Amino acid sequence: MVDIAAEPFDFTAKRDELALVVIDMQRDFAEPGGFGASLGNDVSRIARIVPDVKRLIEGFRRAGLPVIHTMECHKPDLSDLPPAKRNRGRPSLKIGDEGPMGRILISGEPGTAILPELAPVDGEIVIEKPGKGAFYATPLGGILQEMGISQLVFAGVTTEVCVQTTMREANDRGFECLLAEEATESYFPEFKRAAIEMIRAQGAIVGWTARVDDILKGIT
Ligand code: C5J
Repeated sequence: MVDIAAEPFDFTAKRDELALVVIDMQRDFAEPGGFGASLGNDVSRIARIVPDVKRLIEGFRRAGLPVIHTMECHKPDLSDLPPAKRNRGRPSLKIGDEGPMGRILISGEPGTAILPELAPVDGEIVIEKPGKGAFYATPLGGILQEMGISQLVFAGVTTEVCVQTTMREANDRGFECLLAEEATESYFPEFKRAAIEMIRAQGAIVGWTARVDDILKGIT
């Protein structure tokens, strides 16, 4: 066991039970022409965290620890897309519409892919999820249980939507959760700040947060 410097207090990592979960680092959220941009967001904020996410992923790979990637996406026939989600936000391009990078947030389309710099390597688990939380309607819970994982480090986007939702789901399922501060981002800086504070308030009510360097120091 090793203590990682974190807030609100050190995170005691159990190396054999630790995995990294990278949430939705997809072209649709980080590049012009995708879903994030269709909602009117400044996607350059997301693109800026790629180097920090990359060094976290590479640190986990070097340490021989599991890296799990998630992708928010839907079936081509939209059977897993509730109308309430498709119509939300009045975007210029809705989920399933044809955009400059293919159909928005549809499995297998170019824009739905994980950013090439962060692409999964052979053997890494990729979870396609129709919801904001990565446990909803996916095999993630069973996979983690089979792997003997009890602690999750989180990176990815967006902090207050899919990352925080998944951390809350994981917390309720008994996982200890640690968010990598510079390896997550929101389209709204004030939401990122607030989400980080919410997560670690009240003695880590949802989980801990830590700097990427401190996490890497703890796992090497
Ligand atoms: C959103 C996500 N924000 N991955 N998705 O719609 O956070």
